Amino acid sequence: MCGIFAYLNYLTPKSRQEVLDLLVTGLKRLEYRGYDSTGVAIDSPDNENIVMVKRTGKVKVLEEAIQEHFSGGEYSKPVLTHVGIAHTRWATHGVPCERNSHPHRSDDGNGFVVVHNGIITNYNDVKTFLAKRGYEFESDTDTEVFAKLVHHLWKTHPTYSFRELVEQAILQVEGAFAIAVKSKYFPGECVASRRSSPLLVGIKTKTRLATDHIPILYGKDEKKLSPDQDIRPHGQSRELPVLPRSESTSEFMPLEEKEVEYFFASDASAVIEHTNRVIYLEDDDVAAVRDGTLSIHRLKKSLDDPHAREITTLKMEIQQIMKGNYDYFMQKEIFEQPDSVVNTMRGRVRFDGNAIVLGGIKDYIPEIKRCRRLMLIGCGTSYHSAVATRQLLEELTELPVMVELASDFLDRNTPIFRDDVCFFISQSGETADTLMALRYCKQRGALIVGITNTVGSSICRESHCGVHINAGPEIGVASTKAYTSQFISLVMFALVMSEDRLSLQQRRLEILQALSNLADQIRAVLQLDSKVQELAKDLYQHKSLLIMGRGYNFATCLEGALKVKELTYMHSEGIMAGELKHGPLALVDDSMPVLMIVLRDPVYVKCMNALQQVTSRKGCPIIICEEGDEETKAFSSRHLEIPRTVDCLQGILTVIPMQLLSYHIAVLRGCDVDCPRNLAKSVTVE
Ligand code: G6Q
Ligand code: GLU
Repeated sequence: MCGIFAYLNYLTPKSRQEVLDLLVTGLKRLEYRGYDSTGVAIDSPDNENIVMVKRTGKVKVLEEAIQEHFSGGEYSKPVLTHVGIAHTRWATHGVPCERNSHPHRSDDGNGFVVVHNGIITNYNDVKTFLAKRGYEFESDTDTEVFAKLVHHLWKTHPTYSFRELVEQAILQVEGAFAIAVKSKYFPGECVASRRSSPLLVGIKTKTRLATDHIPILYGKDEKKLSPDQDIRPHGQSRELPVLPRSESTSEFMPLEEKEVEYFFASDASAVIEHTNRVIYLEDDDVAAVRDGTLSIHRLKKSLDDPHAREITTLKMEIQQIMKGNYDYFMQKEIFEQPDSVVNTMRGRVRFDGNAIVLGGIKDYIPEIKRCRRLMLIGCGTSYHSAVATRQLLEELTELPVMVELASDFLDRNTPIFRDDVCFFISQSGETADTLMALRYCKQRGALIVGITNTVGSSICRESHCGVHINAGPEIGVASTKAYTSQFISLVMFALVMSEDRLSLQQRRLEILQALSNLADQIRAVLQLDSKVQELAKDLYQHKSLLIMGRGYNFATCLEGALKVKELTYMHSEGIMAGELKHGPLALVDDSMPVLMIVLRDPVYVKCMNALQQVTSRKGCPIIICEEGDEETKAFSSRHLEIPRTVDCLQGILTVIPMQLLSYHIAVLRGCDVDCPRNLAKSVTVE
């Protein structure tokens, strides 16, 4: 999710204008990650204050605003030591607008300013805690609580160092984050930390550093504050723990001469033009620069911690870094799925208590439970996520569930009633057909639920309630990680709907258990990549590929065929295996490429029948089956084995080989993987 860039020059004179140029260039390097708004914070010319500029939209817009705000002689005077922080935001809490853009501040006086990537899942608890102590909030973001929490701690612990204040605040927040904090009370200092979101520190000195390692320092045992400082109201809440003051003496001294520049960034693409010496921070590392000295602290000591963080020398080109080690964004996004599915569930699924809370729709659940039917509406891949989860929704809600292609739904003037609940599923949140269908249903009085990846998009704004899938920006035109996250969002909804149904508890537990294993199982499926690449070599010169399955895996057939079509320009068709003998079987011979999904689920026997029908017509299908299923494997020499999971989540594991297969065929055919011909990421025309 989006980007952080911070720059600290110590005893290295730079004008504020130069600093701003550096910050803006840093943000430009992070643009590829996707974002909707931007912002920067630097010291005011009199050094008494912090000034911020924020804009919705592109970095270019911010750049123009900066030129407007920060012209004048005082901005061209060199400053010996200075800290600037900058941000590209991909909204998760609150629509993209200037008010919600980062940096966020602690108070009117801009005492502490923060940039943050990720989600603070317990922000509501922290907000309540701070509101009781008189803090007023000016944005809808989760981030703002962090700035205000640091301020609160500063007021209550006036002798604490900047780093200690940030450490205390980090102890209170849950979720995934990377943060960088700047303060007017601690000029020339910057503190940054991460948990599950990436962050690195770049170091630039004139001569090579004396060491390649930064020692890790620890606080001692946690102390507790009085109970009235308790932030987390839940049963398992912890009181506000306070680390003892640092007794560290072995802080890292970069060089005798001490002139040094530091860069904090979400990835190396933003620092590589300045330095190739970086430290990748680990979860819960707190990196602080004070008097030009960088130190890395950990909140708690664990036995397997190394004693130091290593300075890595980057040897890559910028272009390579932006896509990580991947050749294409689509490939990167396929491989991000173990993380993106976790992000979709983050702060919502409590595996320990078997509870699920979907904050964006929880107030509407009683109304949804009273509805006449559920309608799931979308286009392309988003429609397929509805097909994939329909059966589970029917089972766990015991309501009729209709799935509709938005365009066809409108063409038919489908009857809609006030007691219908209509879900609009869209990665971009801007697809014209889906939006038109939404307005059509809204006019007829139905409850509108948006399932999107883009906070503040038209579909978000026009829905009554909804779920943000939090898959992070998807840049490749072909949708991959958004599909698996939409899928999980709908599964979570089904679980919420059935939480008070006694007869369904066993089934719910089985699904929750499977969800907790999903990330590892996706990792295991991604290991099949080289095997899939070999299969792609067999297939890429063919004209057509038939993909067959049924039950929970029919959606994978449709989605797999769509991926093959859009990426490789080959013909491909997803075929419901039950329909084979009603027509498609005529296509099968010894030269027609066929892929079949045959898993050990309630339709296994029927799938085996289909497999036999195909092989007895001399078809030699590629089979996707369960690990160790010798009986099924025996039908073909070409197979992909995937781990066993609960039937209703199989579709997440079976779609990944299809994503990889279409990707590899596209590469072999020389197609433009990230931007297939004739297609656009956001289809805003009907
Ligand atoms: C698939 C495409 C496409 C997409 C639809 C709907 O790879 O990305 O099928 O899913 O155009 O887009 P939204 O999900 O943004 O509404
Ligand atoms: N959750 C924060 C917000 O919505 C940060 C999002 C991001 O990663 O940019 O502002």
